Amino acid sequence: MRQTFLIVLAGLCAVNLSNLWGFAQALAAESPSALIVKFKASQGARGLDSKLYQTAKPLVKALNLYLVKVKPGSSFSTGDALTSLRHDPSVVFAQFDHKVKLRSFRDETTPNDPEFAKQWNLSSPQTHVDISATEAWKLGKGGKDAAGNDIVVAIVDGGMDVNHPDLVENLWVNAKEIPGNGIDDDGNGFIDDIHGWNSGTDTGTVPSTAHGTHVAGIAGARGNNGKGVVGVNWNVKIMAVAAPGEITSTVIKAYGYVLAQKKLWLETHGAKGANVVSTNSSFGMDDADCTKGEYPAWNDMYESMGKVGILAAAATANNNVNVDVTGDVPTGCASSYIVSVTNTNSKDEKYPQAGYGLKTIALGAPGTAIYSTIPGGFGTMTGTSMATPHLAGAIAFLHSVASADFQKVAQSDPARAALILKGILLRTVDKLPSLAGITISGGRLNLAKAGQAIAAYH
Ligand SMILES: [Ca+2]
Ligand SMILES: [Ca+2]
Repeated sequence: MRQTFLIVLAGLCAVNLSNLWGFAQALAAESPSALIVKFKASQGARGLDSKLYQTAKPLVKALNLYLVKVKPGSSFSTGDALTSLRHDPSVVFAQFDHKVKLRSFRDETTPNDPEFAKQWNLSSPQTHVDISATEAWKLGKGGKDAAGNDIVVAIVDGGMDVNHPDLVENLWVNAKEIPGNGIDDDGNGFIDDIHGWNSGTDTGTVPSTAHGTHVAGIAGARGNNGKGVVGVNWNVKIMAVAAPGEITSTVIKAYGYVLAQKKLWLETHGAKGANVVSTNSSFGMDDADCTKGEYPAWNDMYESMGKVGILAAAATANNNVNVDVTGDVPTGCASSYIVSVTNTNSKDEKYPQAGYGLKTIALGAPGTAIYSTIPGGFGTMTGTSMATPHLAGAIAFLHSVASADFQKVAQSDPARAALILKGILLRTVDKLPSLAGITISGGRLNLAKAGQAIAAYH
């Protein structure tokens, strides 16, 4: 206090008296309502005039410190009392009961979400087995791109809890659609598609499933909202696209919704549709060779989405198999717009029950014992399903921190922008011995390094 006081007074020497008066008023405005008074040990607070003062309350008896207040309604102010007590022979000292400020710095990269400590995948400061999310959040927290556009991640899954309190603020909202009126208000070809689409029922009603809810939270649970967990993005728009029934036709239809929204967004220069930059595909078919002609719809869809700037984060098998040999859908499909993901654990090793492939699997991301949203709360799940939304989320995040030069490419040639972004994701991994020689990149996602690279893109 003393230092502050002297500095303020020094500043006042050069100013006029009206300012000095203003300063005095400011002091009065924050004038404390009580005094801290140290009495002489022999006398204590007994000598206080009971007509002027309330009964003094002991603060620290060993130091004879008391809290003293002026009687309510008295014309005798606390300031008057201070002056008076300082002249009282029974008083050692008296001072205002000043307000104090908390001395913590505002930490801009640690969210206030109460369960953040459980999210080893995002922050493991001792072991660095995380994706360096807190470092990445120095660049940004997700949200909009350099042109101010919303960034949308499409979670294609069995469904999702669209009422989850830690997801609801980050849900994509089709602003021009009126929910529940049975009319395609925005004329995008889908009736009542308020947060996305259900390709099983052809309605805008998305069922709540644990798997999809968990996946969505990893990519984009709302950050710093004082609730639950945080996603790779604190802020993002999550499109809820349900493909219930676990059958190819509903999945392809679900992707079709995403594709239509992105095309519409490009055609209308953002007036309609949605700026989807990534899809999450935490599903697939084991031992299925995407390149042999039995699964052409898959690759066709990934190519079509890629052409409009959508990268597909795709989970590989939850088996310890070389998918280069066994085949895998969708990670084994030929499209360059797929980012195929395997599962790492908190030792920065490939989870034993996770697929790999030097030609097929791009990189690893944490997928073991991941804490995220589930319907009605929060919970832990394991699998390549949990690894993959780190990538779907990372792609959105990179769009939010990218340079103006990258933004120009994203607008003029979205397909090229998608491939630039994929290249950066693979080039900036943390190399891991357990992924060397069995994945394309040989490493695990590092969100901070990728963010720095895209922010410096020119
Ligand atoms: Ca519609
Ligand atoms: Ca949260």
